[in-house]
Amino acid sequence: MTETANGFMRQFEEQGYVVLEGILDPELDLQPILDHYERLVDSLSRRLADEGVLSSTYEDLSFGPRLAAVVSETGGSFFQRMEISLPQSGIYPDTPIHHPPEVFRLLRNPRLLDAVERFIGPEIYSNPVQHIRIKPPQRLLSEDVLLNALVARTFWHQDQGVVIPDADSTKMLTVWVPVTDATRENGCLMVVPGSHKRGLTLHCITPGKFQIPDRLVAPGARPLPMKAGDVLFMHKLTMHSSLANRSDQLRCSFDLRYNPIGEHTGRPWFPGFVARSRSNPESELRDPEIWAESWRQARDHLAQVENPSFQRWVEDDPRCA
Ligand SMILES: O=C(O)CCC(=O)C(=O)O
Ligand SMILES: [Fe+2]
Repeated sequence: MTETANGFMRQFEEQGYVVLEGILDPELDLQPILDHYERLVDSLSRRLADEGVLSSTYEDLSFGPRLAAVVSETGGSFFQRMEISLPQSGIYPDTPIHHPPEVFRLLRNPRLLDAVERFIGPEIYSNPVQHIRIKPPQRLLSEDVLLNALVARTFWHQDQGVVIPDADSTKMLTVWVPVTDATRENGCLMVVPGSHKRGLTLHCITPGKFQIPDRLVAPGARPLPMKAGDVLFMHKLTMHSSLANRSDQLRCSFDLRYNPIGEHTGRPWFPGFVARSRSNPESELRDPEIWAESWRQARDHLAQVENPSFQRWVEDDPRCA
């Protein structure tokens, strides 16, 4: 490993996160993804207008304002049509999910996996805790979606707090990929350097909101502006949140997770896959359609059984009062 690489690892260990600059190519690796979602919003809005769900196709608007206009008519449920995860409750046979090959290519991007390998070794599992967040300008959003972290700001949490305790010894790595530049103005992440050394902190569930209470957020929070092409690698105990999008543009990112093959994912009802295995390359998943199908199968199964609990936190925890 080079001197710089050692510096990265030291920062990760000391601060609980590190940004590797320019490891993705915005034109080659990211633009096709943005183009895909723009086409998706175009076809969905045409379909919903046809069905009478939308009053207009909003086709004269550019991507950002168009998405905001569609969401203001349909509510936050529209975002599930673009999501790469199922929701944690209320799963039906027709719950929309969307798993395009463009995203599968990102999950298996060799430069991304080379970097992941430095943190968790060469046997790499794509953990199903994954989201796309396409956030329109906050001022265009209606009240009902302001607490939805896929659409508006994200409240303080640790990623270990969003998985069940079976995964507490899993070496789960969060990989945050801005598809557009992330700035203070458009809602970049906030992190508390060193907060991963404090262990898991209480998270509180209040109606529509999931967060570490303000009084327990470690001091020293700082914004983390990043350029498209940069990637953030974050420890599962690092406290983080995101700012509101106060710009006029969309803020788009993926948050992905990887763990060493064989360790518990924390969401056993959702499908992951072997993204890289140096010891058994044959076991790697290379077919985006099999990936998409695995999510549809998980949905069909979950729609038939009683909803499992994805939560380790309880709603009426007296410590949250
Ligand atoms: O992008 C966001 O708003 C939040 C991302 C996040 O919580 C994560 O990457 O774990
Ligand atoms: Fe997170």
